[in-house]
Amino acid sequence: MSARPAPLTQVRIDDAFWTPRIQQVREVMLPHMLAQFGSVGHLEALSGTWSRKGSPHIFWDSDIGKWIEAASNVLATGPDAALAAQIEELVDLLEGAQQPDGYLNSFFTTTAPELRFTDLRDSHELYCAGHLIEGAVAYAQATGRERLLGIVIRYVDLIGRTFGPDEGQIRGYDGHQEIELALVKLWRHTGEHRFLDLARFFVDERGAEPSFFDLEVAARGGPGHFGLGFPGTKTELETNHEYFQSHAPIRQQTAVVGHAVRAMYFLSAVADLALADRDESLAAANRELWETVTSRRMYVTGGLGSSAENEGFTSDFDLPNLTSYAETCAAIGLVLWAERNARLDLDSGYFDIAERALYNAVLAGVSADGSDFFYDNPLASDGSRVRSSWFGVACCPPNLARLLTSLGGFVYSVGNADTDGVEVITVNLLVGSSLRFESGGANVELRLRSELPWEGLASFEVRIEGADALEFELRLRVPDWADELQISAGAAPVPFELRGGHAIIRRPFSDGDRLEVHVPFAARLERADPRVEAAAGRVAIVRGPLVYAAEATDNVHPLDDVPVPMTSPLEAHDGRVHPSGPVTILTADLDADTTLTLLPYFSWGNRAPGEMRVWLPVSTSSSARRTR
Ligand code: FUB
Ligand code: ZN
Repeated sequence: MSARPAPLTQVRIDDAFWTPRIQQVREVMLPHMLAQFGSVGHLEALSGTWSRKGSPHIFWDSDIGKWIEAASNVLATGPDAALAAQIEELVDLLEGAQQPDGYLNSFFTTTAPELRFTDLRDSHELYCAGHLIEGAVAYAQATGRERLLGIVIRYVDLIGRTFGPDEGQIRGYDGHQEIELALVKLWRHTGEHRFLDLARFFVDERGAEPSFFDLEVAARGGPGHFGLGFPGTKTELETNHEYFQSHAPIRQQTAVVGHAVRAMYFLSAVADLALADRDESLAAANRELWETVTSRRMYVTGGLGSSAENEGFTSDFDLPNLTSYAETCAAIGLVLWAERNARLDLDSGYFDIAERALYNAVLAGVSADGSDFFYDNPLASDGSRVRSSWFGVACCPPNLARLLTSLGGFVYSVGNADTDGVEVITVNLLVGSSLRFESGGANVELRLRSELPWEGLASFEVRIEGADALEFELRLRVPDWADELQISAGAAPVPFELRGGHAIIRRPFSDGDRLEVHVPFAARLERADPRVEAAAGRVAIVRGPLVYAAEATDNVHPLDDVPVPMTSPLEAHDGRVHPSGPVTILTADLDADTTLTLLPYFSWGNRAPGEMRVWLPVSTSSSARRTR
């Protein structure tokens, strides 16, 4: 079966937990970012009227691309004239900034046109192009408007003429992966194979000897022009091929190393290509890298990256808490990679991790009111960590906006069975929503209601127009946190087959059919691998998809003096008032007068600044224990 994310035009999210967060993107985040683009200088750089001191930031165009993608995702769910007009204004600017040969990059055009394509390692040139491509594809898919698509295709054609294995072409790739996965999207949208070929070239070429980045340095006769795009050149990183995942060809890589966001975007493209080309050698390398990174280098929250120095990975089991980097973008990248892997291997385990990252490391990246952001997401704080409304390097806020508004494409993937072409709907996440699809001349709407993340209850209702009944296959992910999975219709249990961690129901459905899904869960204590020093003698509390944290506001502190009692139960209290909406809190009695109170990790840092801990010491050693 080949599956693809459900088109956003066919999905509506209608969920007590997620809908307010997605509305917040439309009402708070997108206007806030657009205002920043005006005041910080993005728009001035694009319009060619740059008159400020210094130069525009080297990857501002990527923020614009992500913003267009997020706004387009909003448009995919319904018309919004004001938002559409704002996108069109950005498209006008991009059109005006495009050079006669197709080149499009506000930094180079404004500041150093003669240096274009001379410092791929550091300049983020193709990274910016990638985000513009993703924005253009999302806009075309949401609205059918293709002006931006035409602009980026002209640019991609220039890139395709410039880069490649032939005489006179640059046999290289970008220091920050992104264009690879974007080109795959462009190929899927247009059906034009040259885009897939270019993506394959960039992926296969990375890590080949002699090293392109070394040759580039030699040709320049000196260090990079841009110092990784950051103030203060990190010279030692610039020569470290692992930082760029260019130390070896992908099929020879055995560990995920270096800068975490680059790695995630790269591997997302690797999974895309493995799927598009049915390339088993690529799929095998991809699988091994997934296995090693998720079992050795990932935080319990789904965060990735242990060090601020390289914004990335260090060594196996090195997962410090106070200094964890866990950049919001890296967790987003993990979700992107997992989604592709789930379609590649048809295995539910990928979404167990995507869900963990989404509800925890990703969601903590934005404040309850949608206006402040964490760039890095530590697992412990001494009280000094607070969110900011913007950053000099503002990759995370627009990344959050595009991910949250594309949730529908993660909830469902759609495809057809190889054997008989029957429609196959995979439900990866139990998020309240509806999916519309057409099959055999009938219009079908699948309505999903869900009590997640607070309770393990959901239901499906099938609406069919144009046929009395229709056969299709429903593949429902069985979450790793579920104690069991029951599906019933009224009082009658519904039989299902278990395959790849999915409950599979294939049968004729009729209009009005209903299925109830019960996936009960309890709060439980998780221990880290014993080799994780920072979590030794500690537990994390997890309930369903949510990781919990203790904050000083609710507890006696210092928090390291508050051990989790192994003998008294953790009680769940539903609907407690919190700035991030009603939440289920967990409590345990420490003694007659003191209670340990835990909140979902995503909600931390929304009240008075104070200490926070995910990994808590235990009072006695004991094995994991479950309560409600
Ligand atoms: O370099 C572009 C983006 O800025 C990276 O993905 C983030 O880690 C931040 O460095
Ligand atoms: Zn970021």
